[in-house]
Amino acid sequence: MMATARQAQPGRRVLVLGMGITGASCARWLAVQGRDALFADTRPVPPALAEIRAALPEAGVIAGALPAGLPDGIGEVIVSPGVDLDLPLLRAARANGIPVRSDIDLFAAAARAPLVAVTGSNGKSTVTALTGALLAGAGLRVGVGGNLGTPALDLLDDQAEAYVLELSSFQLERSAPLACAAAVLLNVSPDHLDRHRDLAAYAAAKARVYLECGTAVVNRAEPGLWRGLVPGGRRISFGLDQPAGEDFGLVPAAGGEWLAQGERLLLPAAELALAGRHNLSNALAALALASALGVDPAATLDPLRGFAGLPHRMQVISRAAGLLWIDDSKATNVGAAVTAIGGTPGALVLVAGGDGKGQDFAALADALRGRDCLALLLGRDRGRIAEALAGVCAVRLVDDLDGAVAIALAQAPPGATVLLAPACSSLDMYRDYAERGELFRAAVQAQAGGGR
Ligand code: UMA
Ligand code: ADP
Repeated sequence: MMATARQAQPGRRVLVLGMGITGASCARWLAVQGRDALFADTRPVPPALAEIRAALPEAGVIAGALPAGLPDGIGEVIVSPGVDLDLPLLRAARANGIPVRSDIDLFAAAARAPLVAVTGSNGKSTVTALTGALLAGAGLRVGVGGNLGTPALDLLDDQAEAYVLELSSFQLERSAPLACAAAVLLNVSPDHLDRHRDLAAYAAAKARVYLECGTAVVNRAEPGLWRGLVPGGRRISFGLDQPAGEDFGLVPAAGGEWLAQGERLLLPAAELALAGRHNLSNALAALALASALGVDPAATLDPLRGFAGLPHRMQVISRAAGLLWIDDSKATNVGAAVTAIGGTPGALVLVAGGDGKGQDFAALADALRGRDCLALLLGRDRGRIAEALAGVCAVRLVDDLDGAVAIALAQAPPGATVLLAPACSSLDMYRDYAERGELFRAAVQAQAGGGR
C-alpha cells in the first residue's frame, strides 16, 4: 500500500496531550531523548506547567482551547490518561496516520526488567504497593508506581530488577498490549462510566492487561473476568477458598485460617497487619504475582506480615468521643464503599458523596438496608445518592466535611463507627481523594480530638 505523504515524512516533533504529572514525566523523558515537543492541555492553567518548562524550556505550550487540527510537524502524539480520546485533535492525528501512544507505551519500550501489571476496580494500589514490598523484601531492586502516583516513566532505572505498575482502565485502553511478566485483573465493579461507553467497555479495557502477559494471575471468585481470555500461557489463581497446586488461597489449620500456596501453609491470616477480608484477597494476589516472578513465598513473609496498608484506605484515624472514626477516602466507587461498609459492623454513620461518575447507587442502598445507619451526604451527587437511600436509612445533606463531623458527633450512638467511604470521586470539591481524607482527619481532630 502507498504511504501517504505524511506517513513518509513524519515530523520529528512530539505532541504531549495533558500537562499533569504524566505530562511532566513525559517532558523529563523527552529531554533525556533530546526530542522537540509541544505540550497541550484544555485547562487554562495546567498544574505541571512549571515542571514541564523546567525540564524542556524550549517546548511549545498550548493551554486552554485546543486546535481541532493537528499542528504542523507533529510525528507522534502522547496522550495522558485524563484526556478524552475523542478530542478532534486526536481524531485528526489518527486520520493522518500519526501514531498515538501513552506514557505506558514509552515505558514498555524502554524498560529492561520484568514488569508486573496490576489492574481492577478496587484494590489496585494496595496490591501494587504490597507486591512491590514483597519483591523488595526478597532482595530485588524494584520500581513501583503508575496510576498509584509516580508516573511509569519516572521509574525507569538501569539497575531495576523488576517493576510493578498499577494501571487504570484509561491507561490500558490507550496503550498497546503490554508485554509483562505477570498481570492481574483483580475485580470489576462499575466505575468511570462517565468516560467509558458502558460497563462492558470498561471491563474490556481492564482485561487488556492479560493480552501479552507471561503469567496471568486470576481471581477464582470472578472467572468471568478471565475465562477464555487467558488461553495458552501460565496461570496462577488466588481466592479466599482452598487452593490447589501452585494456586493461592486460605486453608483452615491450627490457629484459624492460613494463607497458603496449594497445601503449603504460609502465614496465619491473623498475623497480617492489614485488616478486612478484602485485604486477604489482596495479599493472596500479591503473593501470586511475586511467585509468578520466581520469588519463593517463604522469602516474602516478613514484609507481608508488616505491610500496614496505604493511607486513606480503611485507616482508623481516631477513637475520640467513644466513636471509631475511619478514613476510607479512597473508596471512590460504589463497589469499594460497599466493601468498607461490610467491614464495619454495628451502628454506622456513613459520610459519602462527591462526583458519582455516572454510577448507579442501588448497591449502596442494598449494603445499608437493615443497618442502624445515618448517611451524611455531600458533593455534586448528594441529591442522587439521597434518592437511592430514601427509605433505607436516615439521610442528611451537608455542605462539607466539617459539617458532617459536627452532625456525626452530635447524633452518632455510643460505640458507632463514623466511616468516610464516599463511593464517589473527590474532584468536584477537593484536589484528590488524599486531600479529602486529610480534611476529614483535620475536622475530626479539631472537633472530636485525635485520641486513638
Ligand atoms: N484534564 C483536562 N484537560 C486536559 C488534560 C487533563 O481537563 O487537557 C483533566 C482530566 O480530565 C483529569 C485531570 O485533568 O480530571 C488529570 O488528568 P491528567 O491526564 O493530567 O492526569 P495526571 O495528573 O497525569 O495523573 C494521571 C492519573 N490521573 C487520571 O487518570 C485522571 C493519576 O491517577 C496517576 O496517578 C498519574 O497519571 C500517574 O500515572 C489518579 C486517578 O485519579 C490517582 N486515577 C483514576 C483512578 O484511580 O480511579 C483513574
Ligand atoms: P484502587 O487503587 O483500585 O482504588 P485501593 O487499594 O486504593 O484500590 O483500595 C481502595 C478502596 O477499595 C479500599 O479503601 C477498600 O474500600 C476497597 N478495596 C480494596 N481492595 C478491595 C478488594 N479486593 N475488593 C473490593 N474492595 C476493595
